Amino acid sequence: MPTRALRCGPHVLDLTRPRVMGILNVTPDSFSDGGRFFDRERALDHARRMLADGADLIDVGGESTRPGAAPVDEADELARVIPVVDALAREGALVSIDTMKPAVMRAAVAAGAAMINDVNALQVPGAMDAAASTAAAVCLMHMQGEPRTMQAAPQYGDVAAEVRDFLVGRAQSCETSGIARERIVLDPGFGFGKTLAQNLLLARALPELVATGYPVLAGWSRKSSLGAITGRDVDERMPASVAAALAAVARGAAIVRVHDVRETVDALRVWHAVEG
Ligand code: 9MG
Repeated sequence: MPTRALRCGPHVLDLTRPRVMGILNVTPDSFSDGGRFFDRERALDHARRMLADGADLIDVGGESTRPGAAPVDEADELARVIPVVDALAREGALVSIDTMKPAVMRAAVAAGAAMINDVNALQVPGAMDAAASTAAAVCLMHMQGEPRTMQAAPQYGDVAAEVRDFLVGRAQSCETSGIARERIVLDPGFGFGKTLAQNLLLARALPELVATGYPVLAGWSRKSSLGAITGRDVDERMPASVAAALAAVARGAAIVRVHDVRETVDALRVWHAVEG
């Protein structure tokens, strides 16, 4: 039986209905003037818009994890994300911090983040201890390789089984380290070291991941595999992203991570009305 509530610091996220995580990238290419000045107020306004549109939580990230993305220095990442986390948490939002770095995890939780979203599943030395020292929820994501090179030639025997076994292993390590099961979310990591065919196999096999009992988060929003299916550029992938979110929820995903909050929330409302 999947966990029906997620403990996130002082919050408890009821998972008896699907939840929407809005994506807030605070990188110079997202809210900036020609890529040079990061505009914090515009980022905060965007987060407030997503919350007004029905986002249940906001995922704040200061380091791009797109294929080919270069790593970001810890000091730069801290300077980007902490003021934003602090401002949103003070306004009562449930904030997730998207980071692989232990120091950023600790600082973000101290600033009010209630979830740690780690695309590296707490494998960086010190990350597990950092997460365990907090009361935040943790999202453990599967990735083959690292963002700079992960799409070069991803290879699996049985992609669904390998991803599931890896994630369950990481969840067990978390529990051994003192992170309660009620704080753990698993994520198959669509697009992270996976071809289109591998992503589709994973999507179809999502119920196997759900059957582990941990809540599952799915993030397909605007990703290149949706572009490969539809032939659309990244800024034209909203309908495809909404369809992908619904497909994930239909297979048991508890949380969907999306850019297009309003459209996803509407689609989920219709879904819920029909499904009962
Ligand atoms: C940061 N990030 C980008 N894509 C993601 C995904 O699919 N899942 C999670 N948890 N984080 C992601």
